[in-house]
Parts: sequence; C-alpha cells; structure tokens
Amino acid sequence: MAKVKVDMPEEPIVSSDNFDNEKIAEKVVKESFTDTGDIDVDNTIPIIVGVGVGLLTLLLIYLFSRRRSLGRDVLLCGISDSGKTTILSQLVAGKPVQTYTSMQHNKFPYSLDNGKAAVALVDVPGSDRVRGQVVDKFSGSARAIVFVVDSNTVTKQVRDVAEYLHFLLTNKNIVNNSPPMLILCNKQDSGLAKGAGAVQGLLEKEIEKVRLTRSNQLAGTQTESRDHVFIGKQGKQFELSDLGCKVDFLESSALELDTLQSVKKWISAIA
Ligand SMILES: Nc1nc2c(ncn2[C@@H]2O[C@H](COP(=O)(O)OP(=O)(O)O)[C@@H](O)[C@H]2O)c(=O)[nH]1
Ligand SMILES: [Mg+2]
Repeated sequence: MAKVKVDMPEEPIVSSDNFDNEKIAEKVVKESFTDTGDIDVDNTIPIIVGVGVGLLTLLLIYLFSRRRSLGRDVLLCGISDSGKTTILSQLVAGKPVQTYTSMQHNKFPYSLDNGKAAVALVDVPGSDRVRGQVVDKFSGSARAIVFVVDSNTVTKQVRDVAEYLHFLLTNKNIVNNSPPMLILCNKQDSGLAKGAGAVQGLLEKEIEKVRLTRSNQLAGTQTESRDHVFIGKQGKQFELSDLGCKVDFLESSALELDTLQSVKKWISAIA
C-alpha cells in the first residue's frame, strides 16, 4: 500500500497554469497589435513637422541666395530716344536736362526717401552697337530693370523694342536672378501715345515673333553648344506673366516730374 505514491495535485495545477498563460499570451498579442497601431498614428505628426521644417529651410535658402545675387544697380534700358536720360536726370536732379545720344553708360547714385540703402541708376545707351556690352557688364549686379518705351512711336518701332526686350530677357544673369522689371510707357503727353495696356499687347505679340525667329535661326545653325533660352511657356502664346520675373507697367510723361512719382514708388519698393 505504501508503495503507491500518487501526486494528484500536480496535473490540474499545470493545466490551469497553461490556461492562464494562453490567456496572457492572447492579451499580449492583442496589446502589441494595439501598440503598433498607436505608433503609426504618432509617427504622422513628426513626419509632417520634419517635412515642413525641410521645406521651410529650402525656401529660406532659396530666398536668401536669390536676394544675395541681386546687386544695387537699377538699369534704365530702352531704344534710343525713348526718354531714359530725361528720366534719369529727373529722378537724380529733379529736372530734365538737354540730352544727346550717348555712347557710354552713365551711372548715378539715387537715394531713397524710405531709409533704404541707395541704389545706382545706370543709363544704358540705346544704340544696339553698345547696349549689348553694357547689359553684359551690369546684368549681374542688376537689382531691377526699368525699360522705357516711347508710347508715341511704339507701333512703328515695335520690332526694335521687342528685340531689345527679348535680348534682355534671355540674358543668362537676368534669367538666373530674375530682377523685377518695370516697362515704363513714356511720352504719354504726345498725341498718338498708346496706353500701357495697348503697349503690353503690342509687345507680347511681337516678342512671340522674335521668339519664333530666334529658335528657327538656332535650328538652322545646328550648333547645339550655343545656349538658347526659351522665354515664356512652350506651346503657348508669349505672355509676360509667364516669365520668372515680375513685370509691371506704368505710364509717364518724363518732362513733367510729377508723372514720375509712381516710378519713384516702384524703385523704393524693389530697393
Ligand atoms: N513729349 C515728350 N518728350 C519727351 C519725353 N521724355 C523725353 N522726351 C524727349 O525725347 C527726346 C529723347 O529723350 P532722351 O531722354 O534723350 O532719350 P534717350 O535716348 O532714351 O536717353 C528728348 O528730346 C526729350 O526731351 C516725354 O515724356 N514727352
Ligand atoms: Mg540717352
């Protein structure tokens, strides 16, 4: 009798333990699933913040580098006789001077009444023999371009005017820095002067033609190394609003200083 030794209580305890362990395991699995879900939700906020900070940094770098590449020169461009020298002397000295067709550029400091650092006004000669060199020399330091148009003769001279504008807008430095441009429709006091809206329409149509001629010419020469800058949008009529730089239009009669107030304001804004 004493030989038989049965350990009765062992089995049920083990099985009940097993049962508990299964329950615990189930609970752990459930919780870890729930946890994984929680981690996914928590991650979205740091990702959004990270991407946001990244984009902001890129934007700041872009704005900073863009700002730095603009110099302090405001270029006064336009074909001969449009009124550039008259405008320059009105702005700098407050009076129109007797002018002659200049072959060299004139550069004058122009202080602003809003406390910003002075800019320099550069009178770029209109003659197409010289203007190329002067534009090349100053395009890198251009803060802005004031392009003067004789609104009275613009219809007759539209090809010359559009070619000059196309030349400026395809200049490498101007493409890279995108200085703001003011197209100043001058000589509004003359009999047949076109308003700013009409001048814009004429110029956009003619630049479209110049753009086509230039790309055909380049296709003919077959020199791939020569860089060709296409301005505006491909497969669409040329519009100044499609350019990388801001283009504004204003009207003036440069012989009357009062009419240049809006030009002064424009220069103050870009300085
Ligand atoms: N009627 C009129 N004549 C102007 C005006 N602005 C300039 N002029 C005259 O146009 C001629 C050419 O001006 P100028 O400043 O030398 O042009 P630039 O060749 O572009 O420098 C001069 O006789 C100026 O007196 C204007 O708004 N109205
Ligand atoms: Mg001049």
